Amino acid sequence: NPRMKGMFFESYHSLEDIYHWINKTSQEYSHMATLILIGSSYEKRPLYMLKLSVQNGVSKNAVWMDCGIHAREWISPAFCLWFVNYAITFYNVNSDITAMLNNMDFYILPVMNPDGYKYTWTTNRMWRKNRSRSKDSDCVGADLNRNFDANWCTQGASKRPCDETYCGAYPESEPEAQAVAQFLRSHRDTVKMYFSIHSYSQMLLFPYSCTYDRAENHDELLALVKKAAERIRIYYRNVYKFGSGAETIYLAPGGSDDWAYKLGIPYSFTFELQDRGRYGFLLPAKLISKACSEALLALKTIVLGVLEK
Ligand code: ING
Ligand code: ZN
Repeated sequence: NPRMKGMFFESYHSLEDIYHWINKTSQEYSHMATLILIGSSYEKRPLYMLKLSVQNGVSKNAVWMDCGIHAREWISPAFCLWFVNYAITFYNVNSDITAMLNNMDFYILPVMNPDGYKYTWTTNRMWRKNRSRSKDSDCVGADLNRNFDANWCTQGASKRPCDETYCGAYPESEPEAQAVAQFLRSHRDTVKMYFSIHSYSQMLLFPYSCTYDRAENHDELLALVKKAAERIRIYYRNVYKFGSGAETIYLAPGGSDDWAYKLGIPYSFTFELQDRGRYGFLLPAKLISKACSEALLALKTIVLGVLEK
């Protein structure tokens, strides 16, 4: 029943339901979706990724997208599921997604922080960090988006384990960040674009967040996010800010997009999805559809914009 199927992507799901959906999707659509285990979390939960690839055997450049770095940002995993479903459903139906998949493989990590996500369903809806224990503190969790090796733990991150932006004991001290970094290091020849999905505040960001210095291709990245924001304004009548992280939001060292950019991935972005603060992290399920449609339009605009070059 297609109606029931549609409803699935307009709801939030428990970690167990998401794991089940990822596995089922890789089995039902094995001609274009492959399950890859890239590591495990601090509490030993699997980090499952889906590789979307058409015309098996042809090796292509790739796009990486991770969702759910921060536990309470529930719209983020919802978008990764939305995107995978859209790609599978509309390949060879919609010309944009067809062109994207004909030219690129997509690595999609729907829940990068499964321990934290689980914790937001059971115990504390507003949890942000992962659930790792530090030696010298009773406080739990490090901020995975401060744990990457990009001006690690300078201004905009905290050395104190009790803080929300605790950077961890050292770069990639957290198994979730290490698994992503390790995968990207070993696929750096093919991964040309990196997307990290967060909420909230409606922004399309690119490096750097860890310094006010401008990225080497700043103007090119700016033109891409500007076009994406313009199209969201035209099609969905909604406003997204855009620009480098440091200039648009705040100084934040150790972020994944800055690290991916420094690794050599020239098109690296962080999206902050809906809303602008009315509901914040508690975005009602009724708004999933519009939030994801906007993010999908931004993703299409940027990926196709790069492919046209
Ligand atoms: N915002 C991001 C955060 O980790 C960010 C902003 C983007 C930081 C890119 C670093 C790099 O603080 C949310 N909402 O998590
Ligand atoms: Zn976030």
